[in-house]
Amino acid sequence: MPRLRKSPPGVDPKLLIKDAAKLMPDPTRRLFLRGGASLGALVFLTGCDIVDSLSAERALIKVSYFNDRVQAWLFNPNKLAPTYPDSAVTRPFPFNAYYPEDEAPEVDKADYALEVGGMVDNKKTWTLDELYALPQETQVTRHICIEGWSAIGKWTGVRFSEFLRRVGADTRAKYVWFRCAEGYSTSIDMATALHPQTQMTFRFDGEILPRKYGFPMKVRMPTKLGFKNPKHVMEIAVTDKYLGGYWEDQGYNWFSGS
Ligand SMILES: Nc1nc2c(c(=O)[nH]1)N[C@H]1C(S)=C(S)[C@@H](COP(=O)(O)O)O[C@H]1N2
Ligand SMILES: [Mo]
Repeated sequence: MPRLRKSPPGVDPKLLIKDAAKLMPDPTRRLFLRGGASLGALVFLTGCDIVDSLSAERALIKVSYFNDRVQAWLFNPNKLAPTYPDSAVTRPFPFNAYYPEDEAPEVDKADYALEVGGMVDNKKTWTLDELYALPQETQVTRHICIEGWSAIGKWTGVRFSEFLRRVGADTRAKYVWFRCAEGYSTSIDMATALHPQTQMTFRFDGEILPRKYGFPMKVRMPTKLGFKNPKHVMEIAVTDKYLGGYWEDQGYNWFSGS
């Protein structure tokens, strides 16, 4: 878990998070604590990238100005995450995974067959061409990593709710679980799966999703922290059973978002 050890120079994340929570009015404090109280959650709330002690201080100053009304969208699954103009896209966009970039899995386009299971009417597998033929849209949104960095990206793909509709998913199920090519996994609540900005993504910044960003398909959701956005998705299951995920099983907060 090399990524967990990295913390911004001059910043003790535990102390910073404690200080930030102390400054928050309720219900923001309660929601922040429920949401995992991580560096990423603090980035979520303040919009400050916490990369050193100066930016940590800036985040604390922002927290001290908190107003619950302004924070409401973050914790409301019916509200949209902010969107940005194309000119705000971070280039190059950071790569992140639990392994270095050159070890990103290589998924073969020709063999790809997305498995869909659990509480769905139609369990057929999907080829890439079938997926590409679905109606697509583009979003420019902020990706926030639990380690305390964020970046704006441009993702194109199919609304996940539309895909769930087409496979006849039982949307009364509690969770959607994802299995990735290299063994990574994560799961999300149904409200997030149906959120209008949750997307089955095939392109980044206009290009077919490069290998490092999750070829051939990732699931993008701007209302959740980065680790809840699975890359190289091979299998999707609609389920009532809590199946956790790679980082969730190691103690990361499952909810991790709004
Ligand atoms: N399959 C897979 N998906 C993953 C990860 C991973 O290690 N494997 N890391 C997660 C984390 S912690 C982050 S921040 C984002 C990074 O996505 P990016 O490389 O497009 O920036 O992917 C998420 N999805
Ligand atoms: Mo992350």
